[in-house]
Amino acid sequence: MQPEKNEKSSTRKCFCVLIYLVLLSLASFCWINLKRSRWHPQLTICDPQTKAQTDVSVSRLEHLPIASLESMLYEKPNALKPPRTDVLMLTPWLAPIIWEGGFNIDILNAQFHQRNVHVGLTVFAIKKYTVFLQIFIETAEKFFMVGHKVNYYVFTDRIKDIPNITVAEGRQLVVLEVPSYQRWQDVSMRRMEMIRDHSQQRFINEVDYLVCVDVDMKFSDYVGVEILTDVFGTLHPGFYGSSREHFTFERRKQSTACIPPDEGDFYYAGGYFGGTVEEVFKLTNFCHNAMMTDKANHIEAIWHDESYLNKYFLYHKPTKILSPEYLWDNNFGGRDFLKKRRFVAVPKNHNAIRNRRALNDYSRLRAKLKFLG
Ligand code: UD2
Repeated sequence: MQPEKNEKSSTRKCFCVLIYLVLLSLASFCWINLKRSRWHPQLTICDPQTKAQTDVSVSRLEHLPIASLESMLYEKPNALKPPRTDVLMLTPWLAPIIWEGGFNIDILNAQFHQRNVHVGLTVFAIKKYTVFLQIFIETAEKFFMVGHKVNYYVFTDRIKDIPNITVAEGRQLVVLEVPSYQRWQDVSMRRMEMIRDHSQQRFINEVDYLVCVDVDMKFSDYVGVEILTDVFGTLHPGFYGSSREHFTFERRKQSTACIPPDEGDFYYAGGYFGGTVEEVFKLTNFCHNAMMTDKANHIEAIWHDESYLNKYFLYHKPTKILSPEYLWDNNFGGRDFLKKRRFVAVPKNHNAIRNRRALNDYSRLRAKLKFLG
C-alpha cells in the first residue's frame, strides 16, 4: 500500500512542476512582448487610395535624415515690420505671393540643396516658334535655378531646327518629338495633354518639380527655388490690379471653364505655372479633360488653356503665386512696385509667326489697355 501512495504523490509533484513551468514560460512570453511593444510601438499607415493598412515600426523614423542648416548670418526677421507694404504678400488662404524683398534666397537655396532637388522646365516650340529657343535657353542658363539640377524638356515637331546649345554641368537638354496642330489655339491647348502624358511616363521618374512656360520669352533676372511649392500660378501682367469684372475669364455657362461674375481671386497667366510632378499632372489632367468636354459640346473657352487654368486655380488654390516680376511685358514699361523683371516677353509679330491672330489680339490688347489706363 505504501509504495503506491508514494508513486501517486510523486506524479502529483511532477504535474505541479509542469504546470508551474508552463505558467512561468507564458508569463515571460507576455512580459517580453509587452516590453518590445513599448520600445518599438507600431504605427499604422493607411494608403488613402488603396485603403490598405501597413504597420511601420517607429524606429524607422529614427533613421530619417536630419534636416539642419549650416550656421548663416542674415538680418533678423521682425514680426512687427513686414518686408514690404506696397504689395500683397499673402493670399487669404495663406499662400505667399513672391516679390523681391519677401524672401532670403540663401536660406532657401540651402534648404533645397539639402533635398538635392531636380527641376524640369517644359517649353513648347512648335512650327515657327523654334526661333525663340536659342535666346530662351541661353538666358535660362544664366538665370534659371542656377546651381540646381535642371532638365529642359523641349517639345517640338521640328527636331532639325533645335539649336545646338551646350548646357552647364548638372543640366540636360531633352528634346521630345510631338505632333503639331493646324490651329494655333490647338497648339496652345494641347500643351496640357502633352505635359500630362509625359508627367506620367517620364517626368515623375526624372524630376521633383515642373515649371511650365511659354517659349517666346527670355530670362532677364534670377528665377530660383523661391518659386517651388506644391502648385503655383502667376499673376498675369495685364490684370494684376484689375477688378473681377475686368478679368477675361470664360463667362459662358455652357463652357466647363465658366467662372461666375462674383467669383475669382486673381487672373492667372496661361504661360507660367508649375509645382510637383504629381500636382502638375492633376492640373493638366483637369484642364485637358475640361477642354475635351467643351470640344464635344462645340465650345472653346475664350482664352483657351489659360481659361481652363483659371478655372482650376479657382477651386484648387495655388500654394504660391508668382508676382508679375516673373512674367512681364516691357511694352507695359516699368512700375514702382516692380523691383525686378525676371522673365519678359520677346516682341513678336503675331501675324507672321502664328497667322490669323490679329483680330483676337486686338480685343485682348483693348482689355489690357482699359485696365492700364
Ligand atoms: C497667351 C498665354 C499662353 C496661352 C495663350 C492662349 C501668357 C504669357 N501667354 O499667350 O500661355 O494661354 O495666350 O491663347 O499668358 N506655341 C508654339 N507654336 C505655335 C503657337 C504656340 O510653340 O504655333 C506655343 C509656344 O510655346 C508659345 C505658347 O504656345 O509661347 C503660347 O502661344 P503664344 O505665345 O502665341 O500665345 P500668347 O502670347 O497670346
